[in-house]
Amino acid sequence: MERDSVTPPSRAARKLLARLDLSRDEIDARLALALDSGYWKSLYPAFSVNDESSALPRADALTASQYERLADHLTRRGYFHADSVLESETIDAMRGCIEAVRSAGWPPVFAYVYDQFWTIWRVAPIKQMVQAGLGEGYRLISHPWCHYVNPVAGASGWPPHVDGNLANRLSVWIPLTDATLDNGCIYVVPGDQNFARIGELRELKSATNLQLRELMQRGRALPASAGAIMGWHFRILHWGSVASGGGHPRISTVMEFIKAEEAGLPSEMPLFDLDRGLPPLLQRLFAIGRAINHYKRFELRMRRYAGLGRALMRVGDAANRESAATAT
Ligand SMILES: O=C(O)CCC(=O)C(=O)O
Repeated sequence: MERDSVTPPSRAARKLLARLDLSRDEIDARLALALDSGYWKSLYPAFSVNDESSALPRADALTASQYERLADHLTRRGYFHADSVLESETIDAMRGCIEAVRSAGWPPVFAYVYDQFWTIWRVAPIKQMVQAGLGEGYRLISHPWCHYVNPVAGASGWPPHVDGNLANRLSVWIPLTDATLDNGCIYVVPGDQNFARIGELRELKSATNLQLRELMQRGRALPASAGAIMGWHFRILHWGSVASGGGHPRISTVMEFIKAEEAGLPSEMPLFDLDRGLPPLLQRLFAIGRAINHYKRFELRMRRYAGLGRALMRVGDAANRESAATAT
């Protein structure tokens, strides 16, 4: 997880933001709720927490010709986009879950306490595409996120970045509402010309006028309907664009994957093979807490929850160590 940061907020903005931080009491109260699976079940009864019998969402495997086309695109251009893959029932329920979590005052990524936000990554078309990119035996990097772009002019997804200057990793992004040119759809700069060049670009502290224009011209908008799946290798430059206002929020969720033989960075651990079981609640909370602290550089409003995120990492870390010990 080596995402570029955006321009840091000014000292005045930081002071202002600090006033919004959750207080110690609020953190303690939220921590107690977060650890209570009964609380989550009552918040969104349609979804379960650590119930391995919960059904795998239905999704047809890609046909051979779809798969060939998408896998070829991923190999040549560094990203893929498959529309109409997930069923609307699944997508509606996931979106409903994010709305319920937000209405209760949690950042949307807390939807990852629920099994269904993990089992979704097991469905056939996602497996096919992650295998196309990374081969058999890939594992999931527990870097979950839920994006929520309000339908107001100037709201935006994440600014241009690469997910890491690292090989053998893939991000998969699922729109839970239609992502349009007006509400902040994803843009990518396809990588077929030269991955290394994009990697280098990431290191640049500034770009020449020519480099900037070249990049802008190479950008490709990827409007996508709810239930599509999209993915890109880590070194592909991409971003969530700026909304022009009106319509519906752009809601999406994302996860990262790593090739079987690749050792994860410490910041990527633990890795999971979802076919062998779902992470327990404490490990989900660890992943959520870490993501809040990592991605607050992209979403300033997450700074409010940074203390809660750290508290979740502390309690979740014991579960990580326990599962590492039983795996050896
Ligand atoms: O949804 C967005 O705005 C950005 C998504 C993205 O860049 C990511 O998850 O890496």
